[in-house]
Amino acid sequence: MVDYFKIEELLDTEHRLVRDAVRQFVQAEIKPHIDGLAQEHREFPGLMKKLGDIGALGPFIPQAYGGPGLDYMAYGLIMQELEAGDSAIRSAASVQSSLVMYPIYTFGSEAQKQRLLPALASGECIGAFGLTEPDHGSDPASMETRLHADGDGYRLTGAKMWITNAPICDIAVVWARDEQQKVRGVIVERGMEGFSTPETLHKWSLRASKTGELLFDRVFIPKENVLPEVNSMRGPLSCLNSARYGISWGAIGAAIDCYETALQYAQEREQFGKPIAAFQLQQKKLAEMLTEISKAQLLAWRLATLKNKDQASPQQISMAKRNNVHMALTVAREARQVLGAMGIVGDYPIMRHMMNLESVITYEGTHDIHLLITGQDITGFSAFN
Ligand code: TGC
Ligand code: FAD
Repeated sequence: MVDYFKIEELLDTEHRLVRDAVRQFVQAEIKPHIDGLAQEHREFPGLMKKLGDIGALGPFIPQAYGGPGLDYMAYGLIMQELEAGDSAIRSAASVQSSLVMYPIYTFGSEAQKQRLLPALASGECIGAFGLTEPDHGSDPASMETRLHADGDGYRLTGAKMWITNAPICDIAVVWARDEQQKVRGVIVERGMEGFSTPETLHKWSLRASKTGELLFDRVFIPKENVLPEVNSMRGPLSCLNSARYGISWGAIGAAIDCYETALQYAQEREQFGKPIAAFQLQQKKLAEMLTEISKAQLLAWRLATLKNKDQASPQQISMAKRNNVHMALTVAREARQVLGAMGIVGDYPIMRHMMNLESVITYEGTHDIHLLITGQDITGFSAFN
């Protein structure tokens, strides 16, 4: 993979080993099949167990709970390599790691951690994360999903929408307000009466990933399925910090795959008697792609060093997610043009990455929302309320 500023030298041996193992996995297991699956709108068969086998689920979860206990640099590199395969593959790993395992590890009881984390780390149990609702996307604090006390637990009523892996999940970490208006996280399990997960069909993006709804019709949630250690928006928003961090790395993988494809094509394709790479306009496109990728790589590396020291602020993570996803989408759009008509067919990965990145720039906080988070941080004024 392209590494113009020798980020390689900034990694230690363990980081390189982890990165190379995931790179090999993507090369051997994902790339040969991903176009067909995306074209047919099918998820990757047995994906979660395969991701579990290579330690890509909850990389930062300690070994005592079944995780590999790696640091955040390794987590970022894993996300980068997976997204070079497809954003759907990185999405599956992000949701399981940052949005399901992270909250159970951080806010769960010892019993919840012991029961669920090892099965989530191995991919035997598939998790989903329910925050977004039909009428509340960018403003999740206005959620309408409710918990009402009932005997030795609660009744959960409401609906979550646009949920990655909803149709195939075994459990879902769901955020709802209780009767005291506190935001609580609960673990909903497949088979609980009143819980259903219809699929969202006809997507033009992330076609190798299942998206759906989580519907709760007075679902009984026993007290032992409530995350005990959090009761405010800090809960779901902390999960988003972890996932957004991973996406800031992942987007680089997609961008590199597009850039490398365009570079090779431009060197081989001849028009007017010479390779199109010899024309200045194509060189400009390629040079600018590489410049932006290199800047994003350095930003991600620096963010990882801060995150490893627990010093990465949510606002820094927002800036990195926003910048790197926008960079990747811009690279994909430019790279597609380098291929001319060939850019629109599945023989090359660019159009698929481009369509995927239209979701990535929207989920985990839209491009606008992350700009406003930076705006608030630097001016002291919130544009939200
Ligand atoms: P605000 O009033 O600012 O804060 C409410 C409380 O939350 C705390 N807080 C945070 N805590 C941790 N991390 C953060 N990033 C935090 N941001 C805020 C804050 O300190 C406060 O705590 P407390 O204890 O005082 O109550 O919040 P707000 O309601 O004004 O909203 C702010 C806003 C708009 C930035 C936020 O709600 C937001 O980020 N909106 C975007 C929604 C979003 O990103 N949704 C993502 C859904 S999940 C998803 O998309 C998964 S895709 C998965 C895949 O397939 O990869
Ligand atoms: P809206 O909030 O309605 O925004 C629409 C437009 O208005 C956007 O351009 C936005 O930037 C703009 N806007 C909103 N507020 C402001 C403002 N204050 N100022 C300026 N502009 C504003 N959610 C989950 O909880 N779990 C998941 O697993 C999950 N997976 C997803 C998978 C996919 C494929 C997709 C597409 C989405 C997923 N989401 C998930 C939902 C995602 O997080 C939301 O789509 C996202 O937060 C935006 O919400 P929205 O779509 O309702 O857009």
